[in-house]
Amino acid sequence: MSAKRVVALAGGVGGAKLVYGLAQVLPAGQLTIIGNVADDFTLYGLHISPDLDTVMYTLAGIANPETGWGIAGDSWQMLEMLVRYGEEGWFRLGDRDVATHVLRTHWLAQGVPLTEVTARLTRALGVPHRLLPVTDDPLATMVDTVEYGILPFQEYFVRRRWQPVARRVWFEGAETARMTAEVAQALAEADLVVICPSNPVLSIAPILAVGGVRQALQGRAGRCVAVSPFIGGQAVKGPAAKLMPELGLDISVNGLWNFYAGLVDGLVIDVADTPQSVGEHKAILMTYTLMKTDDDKVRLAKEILDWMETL
Ligand code: FO1
Repeated sequence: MSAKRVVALAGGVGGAKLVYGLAQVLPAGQLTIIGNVADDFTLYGLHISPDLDTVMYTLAGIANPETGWGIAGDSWQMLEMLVRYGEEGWFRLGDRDVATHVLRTHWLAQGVPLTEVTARLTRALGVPHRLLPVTDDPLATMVDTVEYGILPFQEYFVRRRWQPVARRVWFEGAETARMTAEVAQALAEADLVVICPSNPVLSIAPILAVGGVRQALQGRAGRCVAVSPFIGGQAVKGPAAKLMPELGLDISVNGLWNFYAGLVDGLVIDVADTPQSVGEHKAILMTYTLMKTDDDKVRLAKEILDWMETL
């Protein structure tokens, strides 16, 4: 593996698994993760960045392995007291997790950009790789649903457990949000870009919607591949296989090519998903993409990086 600079685009739990694998394979300083911030929301005045925190906790080795979000072994004293006060408590905030949101909110209120906030938090947790919010500007995923009308993302995803039928998804603020200078530099310098197996609509699209990102990706000489989050037409976790058809998006191999059209040189899919007549000029790596163990994550990361050398 030559000294390649790799940039990973990642959202929440699914993407964080491959990020973990890449982080084991690549030396410090060679991996930069560009994280989704459109899941961010304010709860009790606290600025919560779920996708950044999932990647940060995963790379710090403290993520809750069952849920993929929050901190392993966290306690729920604060939440229990909120419920005692009559709060619904549908968004479960662990006591240690709250420290992250308190400090992030405190620094943001001092005018510290989210990029610097994230650098301070990841540094303190000993994370050797760079985690960059795609933008320091406001960005919020909104879901227009049949049953409840327009829902902010976490109300759709957590409170309603992504069961409502989605008619439309958009990213409030995308027209004015700009990628940070750090993101622009990381993309310009990247030898390889890996779009992780996160939800293409809810986690990757909001990253691509930020001003300058698509152009930066298309302007690169280096290779870019996307890893399918689907196995046998099903999502490994989360709403992707339900949501995308609701939005009229095809989740087949061809559908994924179209979704990432113009951005990727290759697609990583599971052996369970035989490609139909995919354009011959496209490269496909068919492998086992289910990451159950840490070894799976490292194996997949190695396979992808080695394969990208051949593109
Ligand atoms: N997801 C849930 O399904 N239920 C929760 O109670 C929940 C709490 C939570 C707290 C902090 C945090 O950073 C993430 C949390 N998540 C929870 C996950 C989060 O909603 C999703 O992981 C992302 O927004 C989508 O990737």
